[in-house]
Amino acid sequence: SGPARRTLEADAARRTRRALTTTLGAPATPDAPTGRPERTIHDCGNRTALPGRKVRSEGDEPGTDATVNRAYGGLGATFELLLSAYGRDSLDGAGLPLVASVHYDQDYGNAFWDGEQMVFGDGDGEIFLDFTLPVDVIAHELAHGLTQYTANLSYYGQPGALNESVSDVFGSLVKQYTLDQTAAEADWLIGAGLLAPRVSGVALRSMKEPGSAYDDDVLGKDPQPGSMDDYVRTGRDNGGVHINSGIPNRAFHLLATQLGGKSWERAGQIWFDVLTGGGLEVDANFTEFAGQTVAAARTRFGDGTPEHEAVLKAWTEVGVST
Ligand code: ASN
Ligand code: ZN
Repeated sequence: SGPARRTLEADAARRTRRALTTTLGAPATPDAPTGRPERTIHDCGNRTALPGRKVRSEGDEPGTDATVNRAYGGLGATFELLLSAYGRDSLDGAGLPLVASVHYDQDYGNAFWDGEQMVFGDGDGEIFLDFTLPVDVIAHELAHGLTQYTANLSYYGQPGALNESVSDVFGSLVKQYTLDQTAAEADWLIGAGLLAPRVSGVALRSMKEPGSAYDDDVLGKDPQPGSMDDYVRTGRDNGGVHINSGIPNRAFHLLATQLGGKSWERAGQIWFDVLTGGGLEVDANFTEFAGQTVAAARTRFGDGTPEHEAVLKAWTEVGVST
């Protein structure tokens, strides 16, 4: 096709320019934005060496492994939300290639961002299923990369819980975007479809009703609070980063549902502005983050606007002062 061909030629020309520039010893220039992701999926073959064997590159047709194809699709969906909603070219804003490894270790019951790439376990089939099943889990891990390249929130205590919450927010937004859901239509769950059938629960977390995602003999009860009244002081889990994230998660849910419509458009824009705006310190606490969201809402939408008022109300409801 014409446009695809022109783009391929542009790519080739850019590579040539780059090669020439390198030859001439001039400073390296970043690639011009292509508006397209550059994805690579690797297969660890149930071992732990990273990244493993390359099994799908950008533009390759789907193969026979559904896990690989889901990872590829989830990376694409996350790239697409960042670009179309916020004009951001990948995690670093400069077209960073997206790399993921699947089938990590045996029966591995987690997924993570290792600072450079995403890693997904298959789960043991008893408690957790394949971690590529929920698109919001894929986007959650990628959002850790986005945070790393922007606000770089530290991973302990309140800044750590904000780091976790930001990943849940953009994880949920990617799911809502792919399903074209409004705030009222969304389930506001993180990891729906990840728990094995025998587990008594619906997901890993609920942003709408933190603490309600599961209550199970093996997993125990979902420990998340939805308000500062129930803030959990603990040294475990890096000071409760996956626990107290319920509080900012619920604030975001309250804001998005109060505003209505597509959550990535206004609520998500405010959170994105705070994350990328440079005004947030790496050790920001809940109150400092909340203050930044108020300022961002005022800057983007105006003083006394519904957006500004709804942000204030959401934080007040979860007991965080602004
Ligand atoms: N899946 C977890 C997360 O992304 C891994 C971790 O504990 N960092 O939060
Ligand atoms: Zn996380």
